[in-house]
Amino acid sequence: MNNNLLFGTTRTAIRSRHALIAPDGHVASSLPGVVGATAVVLISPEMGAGFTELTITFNQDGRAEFPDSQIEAFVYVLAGSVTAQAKGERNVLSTGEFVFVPAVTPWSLTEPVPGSQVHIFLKKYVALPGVSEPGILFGRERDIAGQPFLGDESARLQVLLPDNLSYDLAVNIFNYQAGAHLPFVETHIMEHGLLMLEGRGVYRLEDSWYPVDAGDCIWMAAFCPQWFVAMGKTPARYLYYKDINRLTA
Ligand code: UGY
Ligand code: MN
Repeated sequence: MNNNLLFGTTRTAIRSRHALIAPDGHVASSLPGVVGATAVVLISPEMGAGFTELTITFNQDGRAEFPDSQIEAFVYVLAGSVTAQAKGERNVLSTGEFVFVPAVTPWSLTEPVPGSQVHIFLKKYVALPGVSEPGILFGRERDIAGQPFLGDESARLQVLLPDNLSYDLAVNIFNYQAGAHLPFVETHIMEHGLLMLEGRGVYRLEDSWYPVDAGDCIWMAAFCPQWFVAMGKTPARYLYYKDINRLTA
C-alpha cells in the first residue's frame, strides 16, 4: 500500500467552486442500465456542477443502456473498444473515438472488449429558439487537427464538436508540450469538467495550486480562476467539457 493510503492522505480536494478527484479515491456507483461494468461518477450536480462526468469500465458482456431523456451525452473511448448505438446508428468505437448523442435519443454501449473504458459527459440540453437541435455525431480524435491556442504552437487545441449554435456544449482536447502553459489565468462564465489523459502538471484553481497527473479529474465552476502548466519531460493532454452558446439573464 502506498504511503498516501496508509496515512489517510490524498490529493483529492472538494471545494464549493472547484474539485480535484484523484483516482485513489474512486468508488463505484450502481447505476440503472449499467450491468457487467464499473461506473465511477466523478462530477455531478450533487457537488454543485451543472453537468455529470463519469467513467465506465466494462467486463466481458458488460453493457450500458440509457433511455431517451432531456439529457445529451458525449462518450469518448479511453481504452479498448465498444459498440455504440444511438437510435438506428451503430458503430464500433475504439480508443480516441467518440459519439455525441443529442437529447431525447435512447443510446447504448454493448459488446465491449473486456477492460474497455469510456469517459462520458452528460448535460441537460438547453434549446435555442429558432435554432435546430444537433444530430447524432460519431468522430475520431485523430481526424481533428490541433490548432495553436491563441497563437501558441506549444499549446494546441483539438475541437471535437462542430462550432455552431445548435450545440450548448463543447468538448476539446488540450495538448501541451512539456513546459507549455495557459497564457493567463482564465476567469469565464463557462464551467469545465476535465480528465487528464496524459502527462503531468500543476493546475491553479481559484487560490490553490494542485499537482495533477494522468487519470485526475477536475471540476471548475463558472468563474473559477484557472491556469495550467505542463511539467516534466513529456507532453500533457486533457479532455475537457464546457457549456457554450447560451446566456441566461
Ligand atoms: O476552453 C477553455 O476555456 C480552456 N482554455 N480552459 C482550460 O483549459 N482550463
Ligand atoms: Mn477555461
